[in-house]
Amino acid sequence: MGKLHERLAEQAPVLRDRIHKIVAEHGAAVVSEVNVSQVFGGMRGVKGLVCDTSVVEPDKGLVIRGFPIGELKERLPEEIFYLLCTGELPDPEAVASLHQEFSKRAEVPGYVWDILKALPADTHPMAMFSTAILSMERESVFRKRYSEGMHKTDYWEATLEDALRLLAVLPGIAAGIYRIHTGKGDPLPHNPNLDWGADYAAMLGLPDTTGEFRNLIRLYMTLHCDHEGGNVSAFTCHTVGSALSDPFYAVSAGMNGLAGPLHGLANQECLHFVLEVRNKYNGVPSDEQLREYVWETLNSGRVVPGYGHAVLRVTDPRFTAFHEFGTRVCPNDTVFKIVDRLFHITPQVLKEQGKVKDPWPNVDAGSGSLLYLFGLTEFDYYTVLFGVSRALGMCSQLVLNRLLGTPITRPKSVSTDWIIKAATAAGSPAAQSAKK
Ligand code: HAX
Repeated sequence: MGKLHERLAEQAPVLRDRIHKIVAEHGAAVVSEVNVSQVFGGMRGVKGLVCDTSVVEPDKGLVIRGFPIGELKERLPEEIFYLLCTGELPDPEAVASLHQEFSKRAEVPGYVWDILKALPADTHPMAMFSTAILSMERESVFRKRYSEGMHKTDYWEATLEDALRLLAVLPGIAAGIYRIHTGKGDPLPHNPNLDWGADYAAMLGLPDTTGEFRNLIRLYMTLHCDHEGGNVSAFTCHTVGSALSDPFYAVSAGMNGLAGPLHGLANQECLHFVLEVRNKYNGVPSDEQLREYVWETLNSGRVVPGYGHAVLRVTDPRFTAFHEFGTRVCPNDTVFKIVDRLFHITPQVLKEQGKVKDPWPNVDAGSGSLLYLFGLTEFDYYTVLFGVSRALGMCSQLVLNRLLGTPITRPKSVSTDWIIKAATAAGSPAAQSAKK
């Protein structure tokens, strides 16, 4: 399985040893406390998971293995996957080896196309994507080897084998979904001479005379690759994988979480919002009109898509990277200009309203406008692009967790009555009045 496998095999004993030592020496140390608001509030801020592939710093954004994402934006997705898995940037030989590993596994089985074509025409592309991944579960090397009695210390190798197969095939599947869903024609074949991101762009079949569309897709693949362990898709994938369900089950489950409007689906909502603005004002509105529009949105009880974040408290550096791309490639495009003006107006309005903890744009605020520019106008497809990229993070996290022997996830839930009793015992006045 190439250089990546070799490097992980070298790292495995060291990493396992490190965790054993940490638990032996510090097992009883308290790292997080949980209050009642957090229990009822989606566990926000509770530290109960380990994820070494990336961290999201509230004031810095995404940091992959110590590298702020802004420093990685010129890197190929292959390099990013190697980095996520090993904590090291690959040398050219390791990149070539990974490229080969993907290439030899890239053929999409015919039955996947049969299944996708048999789905009703109004099936959401994310449902198609998740179904396609799940349909390939029959190929899982992990499941086969587990049933043959594989040793625990070999789990990660079988997981890596499944991860490579899955990642190899995802651009082809995702591009095929685009073509089937939009009626653009049959899926296009994989080109072994192109890198993972460029191949995906080519298989979508959209014109790319300047080569900027493939640059955009590469950038897209790199920027969305991972976002630590507690977001809905990563956590879901991790939890399913922790039951030793193989990567096909786990990644498919993660994609179902990504499909939610508060998570990955937000990018389609964002472009929808921008196009509403364009249509209402017949072009780029004035700043005052835009201010009014954002206020109207808030007053009608809707969220402004693309703004706010559960963890971040600054402009998402991934938004900045897309914004820079747009400023370079299409500064005068109407849709991009609206995205740009929204960036100048919306944070101030959200601050004035005073509800959101993070008034700044997140990754989804600008990516859709760029895809739209290149003719990828079917925005219900956008979350699939996000999913292809995020599979890099999900797969690397699965491999590392099997390598470390991370146990099954099983936090303790409690009943509301239990909370009232516990909080009352702890002397909370709010809980005392709830009891009355
Ligand atoms: N517009 C209007 N109101 C917003 C808002 C926004 N963009 N973001 C948050 N709020 C509101 C919340 O609805 C909440 O209101 P209530 O108290 O009435 O329930 C209040 O502000 C506090 O929310 P928060 O603590 O700041 O935000 P959360 O951690 O609860 O939620 C979200 C984070 C990303 C879900 C949220 O900011 C949101 O809905 N944003 C718009 C949708 C979006 O852009 N999602 C993509 C996020 C990036 C991502 O994960 N991509 O996959």
